[in-house]
Amino acid sequence: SVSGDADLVAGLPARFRWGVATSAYQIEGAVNVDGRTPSIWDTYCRVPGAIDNDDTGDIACDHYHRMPADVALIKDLGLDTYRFSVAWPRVQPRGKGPVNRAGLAFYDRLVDELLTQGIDPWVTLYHWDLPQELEDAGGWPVRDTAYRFADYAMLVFEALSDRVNTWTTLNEPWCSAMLGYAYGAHAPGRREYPAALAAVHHLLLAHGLATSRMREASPRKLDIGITLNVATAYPASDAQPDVDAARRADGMGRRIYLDPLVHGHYPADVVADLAVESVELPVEDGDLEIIAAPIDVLGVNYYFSQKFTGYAEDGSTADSSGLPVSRTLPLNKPRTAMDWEIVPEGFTDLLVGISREYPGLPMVVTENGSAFDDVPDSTGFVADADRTAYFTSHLSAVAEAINQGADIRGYLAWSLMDNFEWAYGYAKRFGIVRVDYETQTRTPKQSALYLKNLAEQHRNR
Ligand code: PNW
Repeated sequence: SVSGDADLVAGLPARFRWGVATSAYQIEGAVNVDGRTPSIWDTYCRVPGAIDNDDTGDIACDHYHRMPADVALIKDLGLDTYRFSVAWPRVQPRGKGPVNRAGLAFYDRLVDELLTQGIDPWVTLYHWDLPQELEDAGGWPVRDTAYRFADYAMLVFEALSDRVNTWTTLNEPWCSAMLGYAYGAHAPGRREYPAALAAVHHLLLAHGLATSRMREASPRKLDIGITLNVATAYPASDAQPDVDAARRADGMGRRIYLDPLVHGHYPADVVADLAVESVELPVEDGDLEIIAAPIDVLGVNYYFSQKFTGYAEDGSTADSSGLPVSRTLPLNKPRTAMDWEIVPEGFTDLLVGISREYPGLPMVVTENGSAFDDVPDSTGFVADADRTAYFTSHLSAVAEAINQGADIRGYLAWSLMDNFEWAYGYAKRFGIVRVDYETQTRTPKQSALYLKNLAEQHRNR
């Protein structure tokens, strides 16, 4: 409703970013063009059964060839910020060594196009597309990968930092480490638990190394940070095993990243939990100081929250190896097409919690959105009332967090357009703009018009 929108925008600060996000492999296509080499995702997409329908990012939204029109779309939606990622295998095809000018030139043109249209470019340096050659050398479980990342970051930084003010080192290191190396659900599809923990540490080290080198190299003040996918872990009850299960989930999902980034040490309870499982993080002298390099902004990606119990179905609290039980239970909320429960209050609790535990850290919502089973009309228009309602409830949750004292500087919707949704291929659609993959036609959905209107009301309030 109109008064509802007015209340919503009145709850947001005067200076507040409105934007959309994408990532390179999910939209660009053109995987063999201008010297790009395969990333771990190109390889993983060829593993039979790894991706729904055996989809790949070979063509995706063909954004590489349609970039100016896509930037015009963002402009038409009246949004002020565009967060995109740079594909490492375009810029530095072997994961080390010299820059590939032709690949870098694409991002140079993209930044210029955005600035011409008055849109603020926000660069993510790594959104999961590790050059395959670095995976062949061991990938993120290998310490050297962190140093390779910092070198790559500097290549991009030297080329774009005269025009780009806002930088994110890594997108969602939890996904890279856990989905990629522990659960085998994302590239490179490994299931090696100790290696996954090494990946966690080396990703954080990579972030810290790149952050301090970018800071030192920059003559002017830039905003540098990292983006985490985080959520609220609710205990199923006040019983100790449930409280403990929620604490462990929060430890492995959120605090194992935020504590070293902000406080310069891993959480003691997480380290103790890992010791019970006979695993440890491969920390070397000086690493924690590097990881805690000051950041200017924390990017928060939020999709859903979960409830945890420490009881197995038969009531026991330990599994056959004697390790504590952790399971999720439904919160009994409506779900999106990803089967993720819709929990906007978990967003408020998360943002308020971070602002209290890590005071003085400005936050921007760098991703928030939902997939639904869109039904286009004959013109390609999607009246996505479900996705629009998701945006309303989650923006209200942000306003409520601000009301409770959280410092939140902007909101970027995931995603500008339907795209390659990783292991789900093209079957899951997160876009505020529909993509017809036969014709590559883009059609803004109702939710896009809703966000456009909201941003405009906020500007004119
Ligand atoms: C994020 N989980 O991924 C990514 O940053 C995007 O590239 C992606 O398209 C979007 O969210 C939607 O999935 C996630 O299992 C993948 O909790 C998995 C999870 C969370 C975020």
